Amino acid sequence: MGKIKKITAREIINSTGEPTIETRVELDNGLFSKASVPSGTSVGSYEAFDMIDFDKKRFFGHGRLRAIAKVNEIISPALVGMEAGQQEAIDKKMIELDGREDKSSLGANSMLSVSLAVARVAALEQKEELYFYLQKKYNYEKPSLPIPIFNFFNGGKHADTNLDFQEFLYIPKKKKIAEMIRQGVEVFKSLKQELKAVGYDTDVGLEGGFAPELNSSIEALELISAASLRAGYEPKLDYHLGIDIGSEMLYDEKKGKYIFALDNSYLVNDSLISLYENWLEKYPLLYLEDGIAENDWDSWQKLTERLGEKLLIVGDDLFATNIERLRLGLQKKTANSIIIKPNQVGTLTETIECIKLAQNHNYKIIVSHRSQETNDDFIVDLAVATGADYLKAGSLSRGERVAKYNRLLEIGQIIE
Ligand code: 2PG
Ligand code: MG
Repeated sequence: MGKIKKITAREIINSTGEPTIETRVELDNGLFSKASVPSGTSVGSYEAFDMIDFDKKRFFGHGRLRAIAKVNEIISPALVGMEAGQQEAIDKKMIELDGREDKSSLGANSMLSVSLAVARVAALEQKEELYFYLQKKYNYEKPSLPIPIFNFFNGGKHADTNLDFQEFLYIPKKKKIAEMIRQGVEVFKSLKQELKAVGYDTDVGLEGGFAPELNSSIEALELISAASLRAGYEPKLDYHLGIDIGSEMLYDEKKGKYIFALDNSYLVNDSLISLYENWLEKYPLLYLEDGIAENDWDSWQKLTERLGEKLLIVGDDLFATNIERLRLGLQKKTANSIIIKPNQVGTLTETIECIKLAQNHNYKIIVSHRSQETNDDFIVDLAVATGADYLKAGSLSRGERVAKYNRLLEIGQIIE
């Protein structure tokens, strides 16, 4: 077994032109692997700390030299000599070195880049595909393919549009991966035609979905439905719809109201849940993410009670891939599905622990990208290895988004 010889980090640029960190782990047998990490734009308050520089002279304060120095000067010397297969021990060591709950002394970005690169080089050493290595390591029976969730309209903080809700999602019915992706592409292309036909803008937002100015939120659902029919795919039979409300960003804590500027509505919690219920009657909705703000457990409970039988009630900012937040949620019978983003927590080991706890309670698992991505496709292998139900990786445009779907296609060709 090769031992870690050297770990080096460097600055690279992510899909929005912001710096991020890429780390290379080298073993004493000459093998090496790299991993890079994404960042969020709508970041929940319970996420682990993404360390930036605050040096206004570089990248307007968003450089990652501090995080890089943590890898090169603190993490690397501490891990030299350990075997790449000792993932838990390596992650534990970094957690101890950091010593803070939010990982603000080393940075979750520094730690995650090391954690993921270690897993990759360990898989390489075993001459195994990453998903296969992870599946065996974490005792999953067999690899299995998630359903991709495509993001066709980008709103909220993810685009310059009047759309309040962050993501309007298209979820194909389960079939072969190549067919689900083909369906997504055909509907995405049809949607472009729909938009052109009514004179709407067809430029895309951060996650590759369209971002025109619309007349109402539900117009986005109508347009996707029309595009799907135009491409020959029927509601419920062939697809469902979803929304990531990103409600934290729309919540006015002082007023205790959600402000939906486009729809001219100011909603309190009960009326918000009724609104969701109403949409559920009209549209083939299956998925509702962050429908309620992250600290309002009571309303999350009500939402789950009222709609949990019919909808995936998905917690993203609510849980932040944090096992303690998930435990709270389980106690309070809140949500029935969880978004998993490794960079919300900062190590692979903690990510897996969170997935396992959620699965033990029959929560659906949605492994997700971030709005500011790199071309790293680790999350795809993670989803396949852990039998995640869904993979949310943006639209079918922009290189950093299709990198994930192309990896999914590749794995599909091997195991399907
Ligand atoms: C989300 C994510 C990814 P961000 O809210 O689910 O789509 O967005 O990375 O900006 O938090
Ligand atoms: Mg979200």
